[in-house]
Amino acid sequence: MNKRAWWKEAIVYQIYPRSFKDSNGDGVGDLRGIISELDYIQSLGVNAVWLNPIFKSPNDDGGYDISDYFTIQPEFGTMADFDELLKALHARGLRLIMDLVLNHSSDEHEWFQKSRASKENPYRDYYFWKPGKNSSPPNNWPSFFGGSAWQLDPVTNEYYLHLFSRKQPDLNWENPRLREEVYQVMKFWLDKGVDGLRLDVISAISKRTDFPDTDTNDFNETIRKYYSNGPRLREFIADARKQVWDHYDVMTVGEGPGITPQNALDYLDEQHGLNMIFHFGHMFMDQGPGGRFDPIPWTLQDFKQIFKTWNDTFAQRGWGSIFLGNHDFPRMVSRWGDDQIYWKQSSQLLCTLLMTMPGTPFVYMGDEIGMTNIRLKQISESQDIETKTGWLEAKKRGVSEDQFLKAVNYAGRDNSRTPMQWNGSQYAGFSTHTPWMLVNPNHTELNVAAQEGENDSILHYFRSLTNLRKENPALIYGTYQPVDCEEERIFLYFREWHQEKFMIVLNFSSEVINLPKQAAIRGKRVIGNYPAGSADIVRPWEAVVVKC
Ligand code: ISL
Ligand code: CA
Repeated sequence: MNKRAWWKEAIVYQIYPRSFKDSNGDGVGDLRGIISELDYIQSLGVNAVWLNPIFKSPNDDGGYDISDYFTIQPEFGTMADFDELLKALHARGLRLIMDLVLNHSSDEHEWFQKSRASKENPYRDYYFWKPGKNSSPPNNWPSFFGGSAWQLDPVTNEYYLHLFSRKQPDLNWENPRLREEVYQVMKFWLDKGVDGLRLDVISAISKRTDFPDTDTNDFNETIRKYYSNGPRLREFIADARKQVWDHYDVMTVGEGPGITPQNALDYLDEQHGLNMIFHFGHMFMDQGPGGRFDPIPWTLQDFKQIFKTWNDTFAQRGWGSIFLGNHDFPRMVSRWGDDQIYWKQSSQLLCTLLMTMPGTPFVYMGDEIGMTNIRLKQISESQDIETKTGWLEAKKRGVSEDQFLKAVNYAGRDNSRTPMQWNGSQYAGFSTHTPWMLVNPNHTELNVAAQEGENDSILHYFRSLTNLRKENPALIYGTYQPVDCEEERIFLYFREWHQEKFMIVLNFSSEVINLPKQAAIRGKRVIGNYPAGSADIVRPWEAVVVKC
């Protein structure tokens, strides 16, 4: 487990290209925009960049519906721009991780166009087609975005499977020809010198081909039982590794709902598996049976338990990841911190957690300056298919717009997709044109430029943290020892490696807390978000890292 590797020592900065920086004034972020901000990215002290999908796409689901895997989305630029970006990243010692969506394609992909044309054509089995049952869909599976996961196609009068939107038909990995096509896609990008692959919804690539009805109304349980971890999953991953990944110096990180501590190790076989996975325990802890738009309260007790369980799991095999937000979830400070009074302190505390936990940290753009959720005033302001279709379904159940908006403003994906806040000017320095998505009105104060000029800003603190992690192998390879603290608002853990030991004390509350003996700050404070204070007290949302 402690064998060194670049991706274990990496700090990954996740960029949602549509919202990072617009270079040509059309309101849409693009590759040249990223190129123009490489100094900034490098200044953060990160050493890898993950780009959300940048392939040609009708953009039904933020580019997760790819119509051509070999072409750059024209709004984002050209292949020449991509080549330049990759070269420029490498010249600065930054690695590039691409986001491949291979569980499904766009319905506008040539494969699907051919597949839908007739029952006999050679592309038919690139997707899943079934006749209906008494003029209803083949089974009762719900899609992630509401409604049935099956769509009737009039051309052949059969249904096709789409776990996500109707414009994202699922690819049939049972078909060896399809798998071969998928390998060609991977090789194309790896031959260009891409360093890592994030594999979207890898947990669902092996389907239960008997397609049994789900027997539960709990959506996350349906995912675990029916959509993910299918019978041939390990075989498909092992084959991709043997045919493709083993021939390159590439890191693979698997994404997917339904990965649990019980089955995670299946994905991480050292000879045949992925290098890393994302785990979603904490990301789903505040979802009720209805999923994302059915929020329930979370507790710090559960939060700590989830990290304990996952870190114990990764201690057995493979390697973990740590993230507190991405393009699919609300902003970390609005969710786990306090985005009002203690906005700065709680953002810094969450960054401290990210940089001191085991596993490779993935930092979502904007979290290094504490960007917050946006409050939509009406559903029509949403740019997210999940929210739009979720609302159509909710309306049918008699939910009011106000009620639904509340859930959307708490949990919706628009929260994390607002344009990056570079400065206080009209469009936050993101663009010179009305952006594709609302800019958070708080950009007038909350922005990169303001924090560059402020010594104790979240941004400067973040940079110190990335340095700290890179300089201390104990924070990367060290063991994880959480302490069951008597004071339950405190998250307390140790990291230890070769006689080097760090204690991390995080006050997840807006109160001043008297530390119990076990948490007293004895030793050298190496970083903290307040000036040094008493050893026995922590202030609201205080974070301290102590070298023991
Ligand atoms: O966000 C989630 C919870 O509602 C996840 O279940 C998420 O939908 C799932 O992890 C898959 O996400 C990925 O694939 C989707 C795409 O919409 C997401 O943006 C992507 O991260 C379909 O390609
Ligand atoms: Ca643009």
